[in-house]
Amino acid sequence: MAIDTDKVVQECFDAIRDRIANLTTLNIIIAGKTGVGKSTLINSVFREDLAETGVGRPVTQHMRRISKKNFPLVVYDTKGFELNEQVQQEVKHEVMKTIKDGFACQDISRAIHCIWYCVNATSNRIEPEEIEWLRELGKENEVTQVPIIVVLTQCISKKGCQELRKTIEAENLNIVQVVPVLAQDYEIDEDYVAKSFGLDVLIRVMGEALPDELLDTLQNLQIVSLDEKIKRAQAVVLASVAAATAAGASPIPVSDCAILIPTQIAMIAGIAAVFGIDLSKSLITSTLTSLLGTGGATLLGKTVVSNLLKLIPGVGSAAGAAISGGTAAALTAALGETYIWIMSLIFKGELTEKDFATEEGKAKMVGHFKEQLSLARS
Ligand SMILES: Nc1nc2c(ncn2[C@@H]2O[C@H](COP(=O)(O)OP(=O)(O)O)[C@@H](O)[C@H]2O)c(=O)[nH]1
Ligand SMILES: [Mg+2]
Repeated sequence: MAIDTDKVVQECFDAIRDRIANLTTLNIIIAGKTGVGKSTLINSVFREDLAETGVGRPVTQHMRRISKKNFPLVVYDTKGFELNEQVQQEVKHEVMKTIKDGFACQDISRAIHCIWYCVNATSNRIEPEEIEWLRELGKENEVTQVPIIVVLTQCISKKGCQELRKTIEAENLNIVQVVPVLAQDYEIDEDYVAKSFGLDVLIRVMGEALPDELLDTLQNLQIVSLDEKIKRAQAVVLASVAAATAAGASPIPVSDCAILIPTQIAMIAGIAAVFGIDLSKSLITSTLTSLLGTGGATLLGKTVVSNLLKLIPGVGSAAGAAISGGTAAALTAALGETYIWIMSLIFKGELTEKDFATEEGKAKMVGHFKEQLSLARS
């Protein structure tokens, strides 16, 4: 079965686009006094400066809905919290109404998925009225159960923040967690800069609080935790490995290995969506042909597969005949791990897409893939 490389690359490219376009939109309400650092937080956590460049439209008296075309995030930004108690009550009312309206839609992409309540930690204290506000919101939210995360912003003193965190936790509020962060480095004086921290924890806590349907979106959007992206991408690989194992339940003749390609395309699309990196056709071409083909017209051709199989411990002798579920799984897992490795390097800025198109880049990629295969258990 000969496979047209260009066709597979196009399918892969389309699958990535589709997967990203079909991500469920994440809806967050962000509340707290003006100047605490809400906009800075949003812009630091997510891959586009939504708070600066997004289109905001007022939806209630004290709330703006900010979104951006082709970007699966909506932020409801509240204002006026610092003014007086009446405004605080109004904000709470508007927050609850937005939550209930979203809930009533029975449509996950329109529900409110999370609330970030931001407290500026520089004074190391929280006002009693803010605790009261959170207590009341927690009560009103008992049925809807939208996760409320208290974010301590501008934590320049880690010690002071930890104390404030304990103070708030001791209030037994109906909240998920108190997370101290410094969203951006803070220059204290010429010699001393407090380093940003805590945003990765915020993403981990979000990942635990959100429903499954939002986890790909969360990882697609966030740019503060590579570990969390990798974890999610590895879950994608595991699902594809299971599918490949099932496909090989009755051994696949080596010449028919291309039946694994749709599973692998779906896997690559899943990984790309999690990383939020728009892959170019040239990168897809160079990875697929380097790893699964000889650069000729076919992918997963008989010779290529036979050569790859020799790398998997204990499989070498079976090459030329048929591959088992375990071997199909090993091939798929190695491909997935290699994609995660490529995406991680691009994410960290250590290598660019262009680097992977060079002979050196391709050799590195193939080296990594072969190493993954040799580590596989068939
Ligand atoms: N260095 C640093 N400055 C921050 C941080 N968070 C907020 N700020 C500053 O505090 C000011 C108010 O922040 P902003 O995000 O506009 O607050 P908002 O009114 O809650 O949206 C801005 O001048 C920010 O630069 C941070 O994590 N690090
Ligand atoms: Mg703001």
